[in-house]
Amino acid sequence: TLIAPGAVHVPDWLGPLRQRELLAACREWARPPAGLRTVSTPGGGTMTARQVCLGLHWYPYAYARTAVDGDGAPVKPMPGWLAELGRDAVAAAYAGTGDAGTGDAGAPAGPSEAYDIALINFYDGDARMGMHRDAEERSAAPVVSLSLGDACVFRFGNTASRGRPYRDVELRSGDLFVFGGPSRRAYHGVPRVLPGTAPPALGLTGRLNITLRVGGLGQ
Ligand code: MD3
Ligand code: FE
Repeated sequence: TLIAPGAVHVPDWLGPLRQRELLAACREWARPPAGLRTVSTPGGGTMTARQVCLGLHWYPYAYARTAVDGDGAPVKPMPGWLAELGRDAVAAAYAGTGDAGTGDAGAPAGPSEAYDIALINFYDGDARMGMHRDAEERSAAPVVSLSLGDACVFRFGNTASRGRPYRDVELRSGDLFVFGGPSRRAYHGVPRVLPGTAPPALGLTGRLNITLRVGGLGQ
């Protein structure tokens, strides 16, 4: 479903088996060193969603090679299979829009632009994410989002301000969302998680979101 130019929602893209595999991988990445941590904000606060990074460490508002606000260890590498999953996700999402990701729907990553950063956010029932833009990457490649566990209300806004107009979309376990083109710089956030909505067989309490990005930041 095309939500806005370049913003494509593909419900249930990951089947139950691939959801379980991705969750198992996330649990491994969440272990120290450079595992799950509470994200510090420059204003002295902390985010309610906890995070683990692959490839580069997101330390607001810059990327680093070590877990700056974690244990300081080198960040785990981005696995090749996850980079491929990002590329496949973009192809799948834009194939459904009928224009192969060109023009208004947003440009796919170029051949030299491998997905090289993953940010994995863990939400418990009270966690949320305020309206923000993702602007630290230098590439215009689409951001890929994969959701696991509890559903959430995802708020997709506009490029001008945190406020209206915005659109609320429910993201559920297995859903894919791709944000390219004009949507790449739109404000967005997670106003609430819907506790108890995870597929029982997955074995996850809370919500997990994996975003795949092209940093364009060099080696
Ligand atoms: C639209 N994560 O990690 S995923 C983030 O559910 C982030 O954890 C939310 O916002 C989450 O930065 C929302 C959907 C998403 C991710 C990145 C985007 C939407 C986006 C980047 C640009 C535009
Ligand atoms: Fe974001």
